[in-house]
Amino acid sequence: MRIGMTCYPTYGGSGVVASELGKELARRGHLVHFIAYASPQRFGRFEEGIFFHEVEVMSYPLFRYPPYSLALAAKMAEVTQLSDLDLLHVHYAIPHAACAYLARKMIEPRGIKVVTTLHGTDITLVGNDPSFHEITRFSIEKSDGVTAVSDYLRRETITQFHVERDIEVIPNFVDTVQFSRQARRCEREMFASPDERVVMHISNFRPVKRILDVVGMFARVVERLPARLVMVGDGPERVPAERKARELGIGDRVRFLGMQDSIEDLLCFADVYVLPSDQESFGLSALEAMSCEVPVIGTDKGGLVEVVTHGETGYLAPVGAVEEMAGYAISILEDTGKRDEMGKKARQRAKEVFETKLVVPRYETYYERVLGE
Ligand code: GMT
Repeated sequence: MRIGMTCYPTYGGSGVVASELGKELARRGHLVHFIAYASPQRFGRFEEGIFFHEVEVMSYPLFRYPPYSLALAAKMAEVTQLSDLDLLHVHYAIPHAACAYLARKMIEPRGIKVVTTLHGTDITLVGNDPSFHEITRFSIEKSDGVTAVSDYLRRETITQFHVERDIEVIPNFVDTVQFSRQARRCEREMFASPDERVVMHISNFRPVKRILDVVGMFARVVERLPARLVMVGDGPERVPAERKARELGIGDRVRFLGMQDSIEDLLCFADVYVLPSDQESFGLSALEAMSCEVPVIGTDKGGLVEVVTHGETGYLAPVGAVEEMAGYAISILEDTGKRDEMGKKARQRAKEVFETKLVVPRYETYYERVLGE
């Protein structure tokens, strides 16, 4: 197949999913044309079967808000025709699904099939804003195929947008060879001494991630045992989190690394991964941690319950239950046997349910179905 792929290239799990999906589809013999304003993260070096088309937006004094969506729709239409695409697969509904609809209309009667993958905040936060609600609902209804990364997100979409169409659940996936304890560079000694445990968190530090809870939880952990907290990523909550760590007197135990590329080189030495989000439609970083044999402590809301098995591959607690999460973390960190056993079960679950080679064919089958309709 010849597939056009659009995503937010720079931040967030949806861009990671799109680029990993594109790369795997190319390895399976398809031609994948990325259409975005920048080369997607984790895109890596040139690979056979992958093409990149940059969307450029002209600046002009009249444009207080440069019309990126129109430039993207025009580029989608252009690439569809020039590269004779079979379908456009857009990640994150806003504005990508609406742009794809417009591109399809621009090239009538040829048209193009459009598959939209919903990732989470496009439904639960942005799409729920009154200014975006109707256009999100419209774009979902007008897509030829719609997938969601968890059953939770599928249900939320139906409830919040009253859509009547089918939504296929295809979970996120992980390359368990790349994400393993045997990473190429695993320099634990740079972060902790042998007697210290390592707690880790990775995100874009948005309010929804509740990273102050990570710091609060860790403060309780260090009251009980020697440990370090490694915070990976950046965003608006970073400064408040750094301040909180200092106020709690644990500033010297917490390392803020900022944005990092090779996440697997960090996860490979974590003892516990913490994701206390207000809501996660899936929690891709938790899955990547599981693949590296790291037990996950997360919230029992949203899609994380479909990823983490409570009591087996980690623990889930109510949103904001910092004390409870700290208790779970201590129970894992104090007992290396338990940590290892949970870590092994976490990796086993990642391999059996979420391995790239198992999940990507489900997208291929879905594409074929949409193209056949
Ligand atoms: O988490 C974010 O803020 C970024 C967002 C995105 O669109 O990149 O992540 C969402 O998509 C990921 C990939 O499908 C999911 O793993 C995340 O759970 C989801 N985030 C939320 O639902 C908050």
